[in-house]
Amino acid sequence: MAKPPHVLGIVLAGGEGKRLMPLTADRAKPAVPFGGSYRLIDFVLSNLVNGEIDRICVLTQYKSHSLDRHISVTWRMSTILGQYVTPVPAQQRLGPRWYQGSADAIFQSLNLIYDERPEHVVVFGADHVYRMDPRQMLEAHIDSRMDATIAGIRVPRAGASDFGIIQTSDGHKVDAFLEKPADPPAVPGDPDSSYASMGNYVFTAEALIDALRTDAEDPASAHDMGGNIIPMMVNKGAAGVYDFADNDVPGSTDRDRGYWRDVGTLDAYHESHMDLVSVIPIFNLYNRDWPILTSHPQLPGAKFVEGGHSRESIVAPGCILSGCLVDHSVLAPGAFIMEGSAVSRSVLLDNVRVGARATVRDAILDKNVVVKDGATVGVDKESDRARGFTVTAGGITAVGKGVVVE
Ligand code: ADQ
Repeated sequence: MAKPPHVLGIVLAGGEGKRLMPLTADRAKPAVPFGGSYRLIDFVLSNLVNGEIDRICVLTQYKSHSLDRHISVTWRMSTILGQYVTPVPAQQRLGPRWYQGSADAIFQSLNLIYDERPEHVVVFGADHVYRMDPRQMLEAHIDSRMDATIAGIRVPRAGASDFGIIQTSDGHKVDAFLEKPADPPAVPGDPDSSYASMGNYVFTAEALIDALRTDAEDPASAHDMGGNIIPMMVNKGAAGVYDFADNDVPGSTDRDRGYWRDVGTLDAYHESHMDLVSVIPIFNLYNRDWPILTSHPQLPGAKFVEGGHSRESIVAPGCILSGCLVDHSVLAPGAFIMEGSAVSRSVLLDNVRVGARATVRDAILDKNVVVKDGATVGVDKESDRARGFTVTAGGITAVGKGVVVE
């Protein structure tokens, strides 16, 4: 049996996630809770670890306290097997500056690559909900003998200017790469789609080191992976594309194969939760062949008393539903919903309290929010705005951490 390639995983987790405010008011976007018990970063880390890439550095920067704590507590690996998932905060190793961009984050952490001496470096983003077997992409990268391989996915052309766009004539070599173009080119023969970069890359280690060093000396560069490093490698003719549609994860079905969501806005965040609670969701959290891993809190099971009930919902451990109805909602651990209240089409993060006879509808309530007896959230959007809550274009009300709703 051939020796498996020596690989280092780098997860870029320094993103601010401005469009998720107030959820990112004091946590980094990859630390935003998702699906009741998870945080966004658990998806990429599960993909890497399930795919046997288990030496991983997570580069953090922005409001990284809860992210660092989550990684240290949850992702403790076996040191005896040489496995690790290490949070690496910006340390100003190369002078008095924080990471300027995602490429600078890796450049400032080159010592990690020198220490590990891998043949290949897998660089993945931390912000997406998806399942992917990274070994299949790695294999395609090694076979292609390219310096870099970019994971590509077809997305609707209408929203494609948020992404790097890949152009390829043979489906393997990248001919051109445009980072977030105003007018994204269509896939030939498919005018409504563009071929987007997922922000997941595999590099041959030496080529990555060379590119980062060259980029660091360019004063005009923004030191960004998608904006600078990938275009540099494409211009050299040394970048290939790996089509995410070819990725086949154990236990996946025709329905969820190819699912990849940037939950970068509150509306997208809410919508992907509504998918989770649907009877047959597209993204299946219950696929045990490729589990999404996290640490579950030491709490007793959810309890339903006094006729409290729920339908089409995820109710995490430690919740108590007393004489209330929870409908099409996701409740993170520790929610307490009292008599006569109705919670519908909502996402409640940890330890939310909803008093008696309250109504919560089309809302996202951050950790420790308290909704007082008889109060409403999400029912009258004007009143929500007047009370300082965020109301999205899609009509979702978001209430920040610890707010008491009178
Ligand atoms: P964006 O997601 O807009 O586009 P960026 O904001 O750089 O790019 O975020 C990419 C990843 O890097 C995220 O996981 C983020 O958390 C992290 N990150 C950002 N700045 C960082 C820093 N200073 N230090 C450490 N980590 C940092 C990118 C690509 C596009 C591609 C999309 C796909 O540039 O080409 O299409 O991802 O979502």
